Amino acid sequence: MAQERTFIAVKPDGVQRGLIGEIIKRFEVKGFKLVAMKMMQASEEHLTEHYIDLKGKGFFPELIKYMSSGPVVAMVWEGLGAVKTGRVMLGATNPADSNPGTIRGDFCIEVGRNIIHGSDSVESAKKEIALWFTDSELVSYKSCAADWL
Ligand code: IDP
Ligand code: MG
Repeated sequence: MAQERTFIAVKPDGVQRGLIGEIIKRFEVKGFKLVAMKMMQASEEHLTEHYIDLKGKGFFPELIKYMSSGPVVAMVWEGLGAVKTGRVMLGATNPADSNPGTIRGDFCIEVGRNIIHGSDSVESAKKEIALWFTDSELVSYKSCAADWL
């Protein structure tokens, strides 16, 4: 496993349902390092770019409407295998298939309201981080816990 960065976003339903803190907590206590975070109202254009690979899907218009229905909290988390482990922590895309103990498995029910996004590969993480953050928003610092993880 290598040091990686993954893009994680609390979706509008996660924000509205008061799950920002719970989601941050899970990545924080796991041992990943927060390197960027901001709350924002994403535009339809921005979200279309973010989900460009899904543009042909029937649920695409609904997805863009959902994701632009309120603010999201965008974050970058760093650590060994952060992309793959982040996906495991999220659980399956459809909460009906997400194991208990995962974020989706514990806090949501419907695929169209699945509260959190996480990059699915190192390559898409790089693209997503570049889409959501400028270089200067990615903060460089050493965590005091780094040697203990
Ligand atoms: P992921 O978020 O687990 O990577 P993707 O297949 O990339 O899953 O889909 C992106 C998002 O699109 C999902 O998280 C979910 O919000 C939404 N989505 C996926 N499949 C469906 C569907 O069948 N109906 C409605 N929304 C869907
Ligand atoms: Mg995806």
